Amino acid sequence: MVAITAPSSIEHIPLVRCPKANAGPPAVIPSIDLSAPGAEAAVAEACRSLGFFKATNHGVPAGLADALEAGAMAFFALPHQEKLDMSGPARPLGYGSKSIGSNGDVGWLEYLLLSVSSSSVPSSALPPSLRVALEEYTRAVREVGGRVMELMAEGLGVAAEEREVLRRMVVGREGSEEMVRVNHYPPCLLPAGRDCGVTGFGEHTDPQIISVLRSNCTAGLQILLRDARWVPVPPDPDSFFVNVGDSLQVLTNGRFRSVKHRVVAPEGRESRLSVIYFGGPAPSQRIAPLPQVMREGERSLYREFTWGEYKKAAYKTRLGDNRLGPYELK
Ligand code: GA4
Repeated sequence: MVAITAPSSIEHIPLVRCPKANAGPPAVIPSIDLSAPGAEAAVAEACRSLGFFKATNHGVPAGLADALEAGAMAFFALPHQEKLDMSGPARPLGYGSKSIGSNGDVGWLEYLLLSVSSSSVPSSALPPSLRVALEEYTRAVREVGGRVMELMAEGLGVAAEEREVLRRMVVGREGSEEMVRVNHYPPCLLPAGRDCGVTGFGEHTDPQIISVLRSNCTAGLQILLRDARWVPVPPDPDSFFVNVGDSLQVLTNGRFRSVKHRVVAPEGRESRLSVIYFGGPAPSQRIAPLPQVMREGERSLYREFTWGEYKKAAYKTRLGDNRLGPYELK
């Protein structure tokens, strides 16, 4: 690890090296038109094989993401202390820079992590234009998440009258835990090595049910394929990228698998800005395979837990740990 000086408010950050994505044939990230016939089957297939897909034709006006991007860039351009004063330090919610969680994970980024449950977004002293943009964006992206969860249930073969089973755990549910994370990765001008980049956000799976990501045009996101190859995900600001989270893996008894992903810091001139909506249930929600998806006689692959228990345990782990491991039944 080397401490270096960098532009913007990321002053000193230990460099963590991140091996370059595998060379070889580029991976094809499934791109699914959410409004097309057969979307439910395509969603289920992508969640089974990769735990990840790109969603197009989602109905969210481009202006909402643009406004949020502009507001977020203006926020991140402020002096470090002002950002801290406005949002408070990330513990875990608030403004963070370089460190992720509280167990020693670091990355070449700064971020805002906010709770956005139900209709209200942060009460903190964020600039009003950013707060409004976050509110409007969240309202829209939550609907995309809800629609995707319905398609997931349909693709899993859940009967029409119960297709809202996943959506209802998150969207509009009293006490559900929805969050938005805005990540800013400034360019990292120092070469980390020929075969390495600098870690922006280390490899991990998301603990929630679903995550919906949108980024600007700057690359950096990579996902881990089942054959253990890391592959880059070409950015597409007009689309959303959907991740299966650990809780959904359990709710589907392993049919859908949470995807390991990471971000490599940009090496060019442009910053990467991504916004991720995390759909989590209420703390009391029992996380166990849905009866609607289980075949007769099928046994659960996991010891059951509540979302509150899982989240508490997650915060004691390092980013790259296998958080579901302790719940797997042999
Ligand atoms: C990963 C997914 C989300 O970004 C997050 C992260 C959280 C945090 O940054 O506070 C965690 C991480 C994430 C999983 C393990 C723990 C908790 C950092 C960390 C080391 C907000 C989340 O819910 O879990």
